[in-house]
Amino acid sequence: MKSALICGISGQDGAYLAQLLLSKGYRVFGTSRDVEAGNWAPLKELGIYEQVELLSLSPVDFKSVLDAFHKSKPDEVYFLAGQSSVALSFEQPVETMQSIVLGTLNMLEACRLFPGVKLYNAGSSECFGDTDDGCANETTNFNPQSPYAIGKSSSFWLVSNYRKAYGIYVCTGILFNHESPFRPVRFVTKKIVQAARDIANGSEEKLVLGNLSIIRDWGWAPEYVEAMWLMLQQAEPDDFVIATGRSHTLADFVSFVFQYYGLNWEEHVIQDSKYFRPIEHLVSRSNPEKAKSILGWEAEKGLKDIVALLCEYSNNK
Ligand code: GDR
Repeated sequence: MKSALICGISGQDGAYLAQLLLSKGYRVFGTSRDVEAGNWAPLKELGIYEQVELLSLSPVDFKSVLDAFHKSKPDEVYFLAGQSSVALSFEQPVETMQSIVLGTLNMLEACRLFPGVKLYNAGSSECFGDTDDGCANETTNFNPQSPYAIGKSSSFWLVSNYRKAYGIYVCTGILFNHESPFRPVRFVTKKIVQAARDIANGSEEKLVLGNLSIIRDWGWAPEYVEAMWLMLQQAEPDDFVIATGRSHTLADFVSFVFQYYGLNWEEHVIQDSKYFRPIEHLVSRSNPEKAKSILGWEAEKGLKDIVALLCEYSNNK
């Protein structure tokens, strides 16, 4: 039986990944900063809370990283525990940089002490910044526009450096936006779906958003964790862009959600600069061809499918 250590199991990706690995027969260990205070709602909702073994781990504390490696004796480690909000990274740049950069470094150093362990690093399309000139792939230069993106760019280069210097099997998945009902309301898709549902149910609130003209490539999170796993099953470690290859404006996303509820979004949505970020990352477009040709992975769900799934879930809450 293979053992996997998922650092950051309480988040959206951690929960879906745990479900996937359990279905493949792995023994799954999962970490959170403080197991006593963790949010286990996603694991409980997926019906797998009792099947995973939980450990406390702070990614910035090398002792706790080593303890988790010793206890789980992992074949595969998935590092998903860095601070994940771009907006919050402008408010908490130090915590963001530490959890992402120092966290990655601690994982890499631990891998050097546990030969044979394979490591997945959660990268981000935010590293590319605006992709005005085309679609970003694995050879596109980085142009990070936030503390979060700068941290993710550093972690990407650390991974690349350790792979070459020490021959560790480590991959960065450069994932574009990927959504699910387990997103907290801090992220825009959850905020929109919740407000539209409440308005459809009679609430007179207005939905106040930031820049509606930003362009993103939104995919379905449960599909993306499959790509993470596939990256660790190859003959050689490598980095991959994971995305749908199709981008839309935020206004499109909003209009699809309100359409689902039979509403005209323009009557209910206000754009307010208070939700703009100090630097707006405007355009995000992807070319996920490498994942298709090498991993055999391709996103199935498009934006309208995702909107329908998110709204359906929200109605049953
Ligand atoms: P993002 O996700 O920053 O792309 O990072 P988020 O959902 O927060 O924002 C998407 C875009 O919507 C714009 N926006 C708003 N965003 C939020 N949160 N709230 C608002 O009210 C609002 N109005 C407009 C934002 O400016 C942004 O352009 C996500 C995270 O999952 C990262 O961890 C991941 O690395 C990247 O996707 C790829």
